[in-house]
Amino acid sequence: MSILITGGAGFIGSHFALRMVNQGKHVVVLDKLTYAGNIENLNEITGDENKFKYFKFYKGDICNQELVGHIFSSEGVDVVINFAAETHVDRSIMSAGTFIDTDIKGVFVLLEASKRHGIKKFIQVSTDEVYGTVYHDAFKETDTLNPSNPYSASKTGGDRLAYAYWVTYKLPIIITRASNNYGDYQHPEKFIPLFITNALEDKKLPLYGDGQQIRDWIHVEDHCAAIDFLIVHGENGEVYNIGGGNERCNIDTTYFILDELNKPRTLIEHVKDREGHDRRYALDCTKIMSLGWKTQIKFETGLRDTIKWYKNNQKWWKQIKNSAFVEYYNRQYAHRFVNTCK
Ligand code: NAD
Ligand code: TDX
Repeated sequence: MSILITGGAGFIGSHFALRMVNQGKHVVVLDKLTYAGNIENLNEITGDENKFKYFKFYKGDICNQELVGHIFSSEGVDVVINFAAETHVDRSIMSAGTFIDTDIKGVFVLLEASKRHGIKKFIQVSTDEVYGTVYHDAFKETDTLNPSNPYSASKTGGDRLAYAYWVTYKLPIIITRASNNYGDYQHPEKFIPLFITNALEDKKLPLYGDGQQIRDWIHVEDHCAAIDFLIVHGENGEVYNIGGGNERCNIDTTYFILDELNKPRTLIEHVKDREGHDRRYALDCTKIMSLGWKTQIKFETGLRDTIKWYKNNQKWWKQIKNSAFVEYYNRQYAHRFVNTCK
């Protein structure tokens, strides 16, 4: 089995790639190495290639039909896990173009190549954001999709396009919709790593609005285990929610981070809210759980370990934060700090 992991140099993809090589799988990673991709996330694999049966890295774009076609024929790909995406809601609000390209057209290119080459399984890694905000209970896989920002709308496009290739061409597709991931190697512009690293640097933590928005957190290893589980136990043409069962208000998560680091709560700055900010995400995971999957990592334990990891791996995130990140941070936050809401 040759498994193509797109976006394998990103946060979740790199964890999944390590999991697959550890199982002795023949692994091929295709990643464009955007600002979010980091070859160092794969150091555990590339540092000791002899340890693994087969690992190959291609730097490139999933929208590049020629390159994707070449990888499928020369590597004999029979399983595709599509993690590659533009993933940050705030960036999609600033500029949506690359989201449309990668999260919709990129999925199309991968689906076409998969159809031509008669692959055995295609997992489209979608997101809970496709449902939009949920005010009561939790979303089921059959609920209406109601994405509300350019990121979630383009992910919805990829999600439904994958489904269409199952219905129309019987391409063996599975769609997963996970909740918010956390863990090591997450890019420091996302909420949890941004707040941990800002606190370590004694910088302000820009909490959007009242901080009462709710996210359901899942540890990245639990998410990867669920996808691995679905390759074997999932049914083609089906959608599976993958939630952590850990709904927390952003302000409570912020307090936890500050308390763990012994930093004062005065570092919190309530700033101008995200436009169209989804208030709450929550998933009903009965479907995947009835097949026998469940999470293993308790949120507080996982978050404590994540905080320790960022404390002990400052070189990794400082390299990122000291580069193009500075310009992004100013563009994203300068006006927010001006509009601080007390
Ligand atoms: P990430 O931003 O850390 O990584 C994305 C990776 O994709 C990067 O390595 C980047 O270089 C690569 N990439 C981007 N555009 C590409 C292109 N055109 N061609 C090839 N590679 C490209 O993202 P992540 O948090 O690891 O998310 C991975 C997947 O999981 C995404 O599809 C995302 O929508 C989905 N997801 C993420 C979360 C979460 O909380 N992080 C939750 C649910 C679903
Ligand atoms: O500076 C911040 N301040 C703040 O209050 C940032 C970056 C975020 N937030 C809030 C916004 C959200 O309510 O924290 C919450 C989490 O924000 P993000 O880390 O940007 O994640 P979110 O928008 O919830 O989307 C994430 O989960 C679903 C991932 O980035 C997506 O890729 C995934 O599909």
